[in-house]
Amino acid sequence: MIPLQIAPEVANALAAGEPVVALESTIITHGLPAPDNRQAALAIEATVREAGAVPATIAVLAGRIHVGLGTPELDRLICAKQPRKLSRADLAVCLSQRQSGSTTVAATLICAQLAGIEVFATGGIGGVHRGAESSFDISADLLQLAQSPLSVVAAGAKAILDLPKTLEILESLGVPVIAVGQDEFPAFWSRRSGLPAPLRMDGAADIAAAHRMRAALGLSGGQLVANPIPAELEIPHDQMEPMIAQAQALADQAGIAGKALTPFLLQQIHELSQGRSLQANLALVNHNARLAAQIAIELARNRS
Ligand code: PSU
Ligand code: MN
Repeated sequence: MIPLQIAPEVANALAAGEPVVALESTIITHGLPAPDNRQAALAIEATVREAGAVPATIAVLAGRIHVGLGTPELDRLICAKQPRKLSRADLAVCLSQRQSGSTTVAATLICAQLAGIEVFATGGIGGVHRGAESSFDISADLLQLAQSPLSVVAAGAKAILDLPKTLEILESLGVPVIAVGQDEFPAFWSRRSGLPAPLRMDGAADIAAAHRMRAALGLSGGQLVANPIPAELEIPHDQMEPMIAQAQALADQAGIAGKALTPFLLQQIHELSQGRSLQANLALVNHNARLAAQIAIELARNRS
């Protein structure tokens, strides 16, 4: 039996065909510094609610997948000494050993699919790391996007990654990458990446229609909805690039690789930007949560 625990509010909404938005937990424990992370987790849920959908933050606690965390459960996760970062490869072992951990985009997609959730909001997805031609470091997020039938709303991918290679892999895997309201692929803190987005759509109803059409065609996997950060909060790419290069150099010097690399780079950039990146980060996640709720509402409207 799958150890899946769906919070009553989420289960009721799903049973009634009402809009639900999945949220990941690695962003909380590994992507944002304490104590802002706790506040951010609660704020993102509040944004989903205000927009008219039910939030379902996903994590693994004592060998059970929780879809929808209460505040006590969120605190258990945040207060763990060294919370585990669970991707597709770790999920079954963690569950079978009755352990706890936060779910990455990949693991959250798997759990959300099990629960029957169709829309997921996050900040940035994992992708192909710089230097992947020698490290082979490609996030399982990309492979899972090609398998789980969810629309994932992110602010593109962070420029800590190799964005052209990330887009190439998504193309090879057949994952639609849809920029919202602009022709360029957004780069998380920056609206522009210099790279054309493969696809563009201008609103939640169109995105929901494309989601439905993909299912009707019987295509496996989901779509990446790349929602640019609001203009007033963006940090232009030329300001980010030196910090990214410095963070990557520190990681190379310290021999940081594998699972530890993304959290290390994010932490370094938070420090190097003296908190400026954090404000942008928090704002864009909420912006994504709002669009995800709107897409979930459009999908629910088609169902009724
Ligand atoms: N990118 C971000 N913020 C994050 C992450 C990625 O801008 O918090 C987290 C997400 O949980 C993502 C994971 O799924 O890192 C990817 O890690 P890896 O590259 O080890 O697959
Ligand atoms: Mn990796």
